[in-house]
Amino acid sequence: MKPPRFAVVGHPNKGKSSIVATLARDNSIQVSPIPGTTVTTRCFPMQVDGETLYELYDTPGFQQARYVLDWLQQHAGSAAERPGILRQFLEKYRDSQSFRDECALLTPIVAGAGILYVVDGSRPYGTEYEAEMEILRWSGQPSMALINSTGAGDYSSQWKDALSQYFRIVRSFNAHEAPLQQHLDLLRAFAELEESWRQPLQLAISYLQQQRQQRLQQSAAAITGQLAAMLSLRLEQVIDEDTDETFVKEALQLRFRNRLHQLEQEGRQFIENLYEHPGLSRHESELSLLNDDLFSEQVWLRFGLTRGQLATASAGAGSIAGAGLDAALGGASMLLWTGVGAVAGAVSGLLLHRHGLEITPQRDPRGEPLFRLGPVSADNFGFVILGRALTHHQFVSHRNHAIRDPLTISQISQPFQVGALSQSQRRQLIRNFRQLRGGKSAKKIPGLLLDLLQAQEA
Ligand SMILES: Nc1nc2c(ncn2[C@@H]2O[C@H](COP(=O)(O)OP(=O)(O)OP(=O)(O)O)[C@@H](O)[C@H]2O)c(=O)[nH]1
Ligand SMILES: [Mg+2]
Repeated sequence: MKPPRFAVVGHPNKGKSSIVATLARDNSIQVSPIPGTTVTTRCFPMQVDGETLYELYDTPGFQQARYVLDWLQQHAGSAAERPGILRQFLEKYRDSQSFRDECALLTPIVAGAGILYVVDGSRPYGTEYEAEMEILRWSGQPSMALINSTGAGDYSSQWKDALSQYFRIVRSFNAHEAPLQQHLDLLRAFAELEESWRQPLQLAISYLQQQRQQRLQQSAAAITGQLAAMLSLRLEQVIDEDTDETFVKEALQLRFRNRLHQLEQEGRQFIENLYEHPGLSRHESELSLLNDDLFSEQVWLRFGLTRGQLATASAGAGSIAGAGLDAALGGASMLLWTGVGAVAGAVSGLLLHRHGLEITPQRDPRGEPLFRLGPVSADNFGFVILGRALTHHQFVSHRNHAIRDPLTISQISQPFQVGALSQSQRRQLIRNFRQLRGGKSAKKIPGLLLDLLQAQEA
């Protein structure tokens, strides 16, 4: 069975290609503020696990709709003749340069594609669109109008009044912001319009829903893995009599910090690949919090729990060695604790050191002396990692493929804050963080994380 096909058509520069990019999840489609960017019709399949669920045609915009409609009107008698006349028009002009764009955009429609007519609701309605809509009506194909928005204005109610005279279904659909639920709603609406599309589109909807669930589960597993690796990280450096202690300690701290950074970056890349945003650029000043050093005080205050929250949750999680003090001091103040426990004369001024990391002299199994660093002992560290990972996941999982700018924080109004967790969630997390820190598995974490990721869907 052939998958349902949809031609995305409209005036130039109204977001047609952007809508194709979002609905086909394709970052490669050319999108630009310059009108006339798309010059040929191209088919983009929406695939899940190699199976094409539906196909979208990106098309050039109408250029001479008025002239085309005049030609059609001159040649048609009754309404019954109109689809045939449209076909004749294409046959006559297909190989000529006149009406090149109209021929390109009408070709998939005449071949059976459904119509998605895209307008820009941030610009006023005008009568020049009426010829376009009339031509599309002549095709007799199932159709829907989408009100996209490329700017700040809002003329959508004008547009609705006009569009609903030509299209049975009129939807607001923002190429940049429409969440998955709206993508699925479009497919549902099309399934109602055309009997032969019902089954494949219902199947497409259930595939996409299943895929989303799987992705959330994979994300929960990946973030659990990242937490385990970061919370249990311990590095050692063998030393000898000639060792310059300060130098070795600094090098060990640097190595430790780089490794944590690397683990966090790997976690992010996994999520970006999972949601089909490989190589996503995310170097934006607004995102600085997410890019800031894991051990900056600002980051701990932003992503971790407050002193009070941590104290209550930690008390409920059961005490372990050192945790009582950690909990009492809490959040950013835990740096004081390190001051207390730190090795005398240890490097000063390094953030790592101030944030709960002691470099301890140890011996390896053969009795050779070494320095050991990690794991980070503060309970809040797990929350900081988690808060950052969930915020990043929220950005990436909600990012539509029409967006070409680097990741920005404004896309999502509320970055994830661990302060929003319930008391029992915090307690369970602390218990599980401690298990991970000790190199044990924490079976509850993937389930807990899945709940949090599912809450981000709403
Ligand atoms: N903010 C915002 N900008 C959008 C949205 N959709 C499209 N744009 C911008 O509008 C401009 C035109 O988008 P395209 O998708 O290239 O429009 P088009 O209709 O395919 O244009 P042509 O191929 O030239 O006919 C680009 O700069 C897009 O980034 C949207 O939902 N929000
Ligand atoms: Mg285009």
